[in-house]
This record gives sequence, C-alpha cells and structure tokens, in this order.
Amino acid sequence: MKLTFRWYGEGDSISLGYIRQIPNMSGVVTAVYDVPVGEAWSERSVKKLKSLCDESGLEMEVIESIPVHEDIKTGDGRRDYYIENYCKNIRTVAASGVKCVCYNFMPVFDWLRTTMHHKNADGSDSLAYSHEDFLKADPANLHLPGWDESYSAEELQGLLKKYAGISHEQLFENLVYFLNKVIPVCEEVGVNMAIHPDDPPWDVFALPRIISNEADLDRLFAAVPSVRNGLTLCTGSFGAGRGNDLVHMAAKYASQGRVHFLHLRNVLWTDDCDSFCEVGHLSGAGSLNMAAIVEALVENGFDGYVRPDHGRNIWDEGGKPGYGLYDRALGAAYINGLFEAIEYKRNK
Ligand SMILES: [Mn+2]
Repeated sequence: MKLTFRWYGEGDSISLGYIRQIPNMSGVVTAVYDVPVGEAWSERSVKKLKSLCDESGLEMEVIESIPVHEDIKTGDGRRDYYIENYCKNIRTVAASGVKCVCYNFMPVFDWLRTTMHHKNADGSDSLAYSHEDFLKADPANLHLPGWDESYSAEELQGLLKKYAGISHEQLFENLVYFLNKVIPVCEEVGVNMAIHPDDPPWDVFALPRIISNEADLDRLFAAVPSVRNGLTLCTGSFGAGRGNDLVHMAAKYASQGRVHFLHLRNVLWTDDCDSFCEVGHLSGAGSLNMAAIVEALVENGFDGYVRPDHGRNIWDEGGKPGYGLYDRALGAAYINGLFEAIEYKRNK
C-alpha cells in the first residue's frame, strides 16, 4: 500500500514538512481549491502543487477531489460543457503524474453531520450524526454544521427544488452518462476513477443517493465495466450503514481490482437507529473491525493508496474539524502497524 495524507494546498495550516515526517508517508492527496466547481483547472496551478510536493519529497498521485458540477448530476443543459471540462482536468492532472481521482456523485451535500464537536468520554471531540437531531432539521430553513457558508439560502432551496424531480434511477443514468465520457479519457491517460460512497449511506432530505451499499456498486460496475471505474473504499462512510458488511465488500472489490483508494476510519454506532460518532481509528474504538477489513484487502491483492480519514480533535489542536494533524497522524501510525503485521504474517 501507499500511505497518503490529505493536504488542502497552500492554505492548509498543516505543512508539507510536517506531513513528510509521519512514518512511511509517500505522498499527499490534494486538489486545486480556487477554481469554481465545474471549471477547468489551469496547468499552472496543478504544476505548482506538484512542484511544492516534489520539493517536500512527497508524491502527488491522488487528487481528492475533482468535484462534479450539479448540472452533471441533474443532467441539465450545461452538463456536456462541464463534462468536457472534467475530461480536460483529468488530462491536466495526469500530465503531472496523477494516477487516481477521487470524486463523488452525492447531490448537494457530500457529507452530513449534526455536530462538528461531539464530546467524547476521553475529552476529545469529533464529528457526529444524531438521527434524532437530523429529523429536527427543517429543509425549508436549513442550517447544517459545516455547510452554512457553502450555499446561500436561495441557492440551496433552488437546488433542493431541482432534485425534487430526480429519481434514484435518473441520477444513476446521469452517473453512467458521465462515466461513459470520462472513463475512455482515463483509459487513455492511465488514471483510475474512485467514486466515494455516500456519507452517510442513505438519502437525506429526500435527495437521492446511489452509492450506499454493495448492490449500488455492483450496478455501477456492471453498467461501466472498465476497471478504471472503481471506488474509494471509505470505511467510515459505508460503515455508518449497519447493513454493510465491510469485510465482505473489501474482499470482493479488492479481488476485482476496483479498490483504487482506501479511506480508513472507524465509527461508533451510538443508538438503535442510524446515529454514529467518529472515533479514533483502531478497531477497539468503534463498531468496525479494522483489522479484518485490512486483512481482507491485503489477502485479495489490494496494493493501492490509503489515507487516514477524519480524526478526532485532540490535544487542543483546533483547526479544520476532522482534519487536524495529531489524530490523523496517530491513525497513520496505526494503519502502518496493521498493514505491516498482516503483510508480515502473509509473507512468512
Ligand atoms: Mn471518506
């Protein structure tokens, strides 16, 4: 596996120098952040990122993400223009050595929590989702932690209205339409597309979601069979869905060669419905058996990019919720240990 770390570009308070010092770190996962969603990234911006990484001794082989414009998801008039830009972006990043692009196809919200500061018993805090609190949210007057600055009230209502007429079937067809244009470019330039699952893996506010479980993935891979069409196995996102058998899914998609990118984090299911909180990465901290998941991956030939996903906020670090240095670095150390132990045992 290749261990990576998400880096939010030059505006990130965590420096490449710090990232470089995490044991076994091979590279960063990053993106161009100052271009509106759907527009083309300049070669200059991508090359700048690449040279910053080079100077720090880190690779830049994974982009997370090239965001998909809502018109592509809704299938509206300008989708072909945005898909063309998307293909251009794939060519641009491939020219700088990128091998994997993480993206998602979630309408409007690409993650959703009800608090960014859930207090854990150990004094740390983390992101959490309470189904009870979620049900109290009023779609006509939405205020969601982490989202209030992303859309104006009018924009949000406009988008929600647009999606009111879009079924799961339609959204899926729009995803296939998009991939049928994008995957041939990926084949040409040697880039893997890694779709990120819905987070959490169910519909929110009547917005359709189509990458929530094994059946969804099977349907996607049957519709666009190229192995360039793969996934980001995000254990925390799929793992919030209690019907998802992560060990089975890890084994199945790794053996198909479709796990291009791995997000490792644990979640703790906190009640009898859908509530969960984000916890430390190791198995004992949450509801997922991380060792069994990684073992299933390794035994089925997984050799791709891995990154520690969201961490807790510990040691009074502050900063971007879920994306501090400390707990993600602890997660990285744990991930190194898991892989080393499993690979050692296997190769003995
Ligand atoms: Mn993830």
